[in-house]
Amino acid sequence: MEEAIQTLQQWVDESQHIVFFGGAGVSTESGIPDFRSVDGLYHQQYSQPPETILSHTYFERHTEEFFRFYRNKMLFPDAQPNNAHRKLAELEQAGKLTAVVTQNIDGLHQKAGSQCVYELHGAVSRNYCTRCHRFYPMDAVMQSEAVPHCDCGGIIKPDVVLYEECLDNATVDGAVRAIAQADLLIVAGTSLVVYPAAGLINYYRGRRLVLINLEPTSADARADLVLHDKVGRVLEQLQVR
Ligand code: CNA
Repeated sequence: MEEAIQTLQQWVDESQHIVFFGGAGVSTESGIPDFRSVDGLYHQQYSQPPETILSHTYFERHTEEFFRFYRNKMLFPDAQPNNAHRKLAELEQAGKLTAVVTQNIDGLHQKAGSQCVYELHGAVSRNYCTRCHRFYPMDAVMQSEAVPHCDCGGIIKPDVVLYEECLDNATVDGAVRAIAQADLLIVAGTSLVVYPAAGLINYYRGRRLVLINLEPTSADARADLVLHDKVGRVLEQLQVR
């Protein structure tokens, strides 16, 4: 085992309240592209960048285009959890990990068996009518044409936090509490450029901060251990004991 992974193993062994803070890079090994890597969404060709299309204003003004992009680029119904998701679920089951805080909307942590997951940006599996608030599963959006509508005539909106929209207070509170009480924080697969989500790691008060990301991030300098590696490849090597 490589030295950095051995160190991580030792810290995991010594910790009882691990919190994992992740982003799109946690799901790239499941075949879901992230926003900012070389082959991520930002490097593909669209008339507008994803942060424009995935904004509240764009949703309001260009609803049909929003849904065309959203259906084509944000929904991956066949994606399966990878080694990172699975190991985190295992760590939680063993009583070592308190919570996963994720910026992802793909639901793969729950699919892997994780119970305590704070989804800062919502989930593609939840959709609701903006008029009568009736709930709809992902299929309702996938199988509809143009703009999905409720039986009442209202537009069905995915329960994901669009750019310009606020995060859910209860979700943020839970995430902050978990991070503040953690004795090991593992930050992985995130460029840490999307706020306020990225700022939540500042609530960490523990001794050891671990960063696992393919590219350098703004938090590398204050991390106690940095692995520029694939998060699934790193986590799969950990023993849960
Ligand atoms: P991002 O800005 O795309 O950054 C991803 C980071 O992960 C980059 O720095 C990559 O270098 C790194 N990375 C990619 N693959 C791996 C890997 N296998 N192992 C380690 N590191 C890797 O994504 P953020 O999450 O930081 O940005 C926040 C946005 C992206 C959130 O609003 C998400 O909702 C949104 N997003 C989510 C998904 C998803 O749900 N799977 C997919 C695409 C975008």
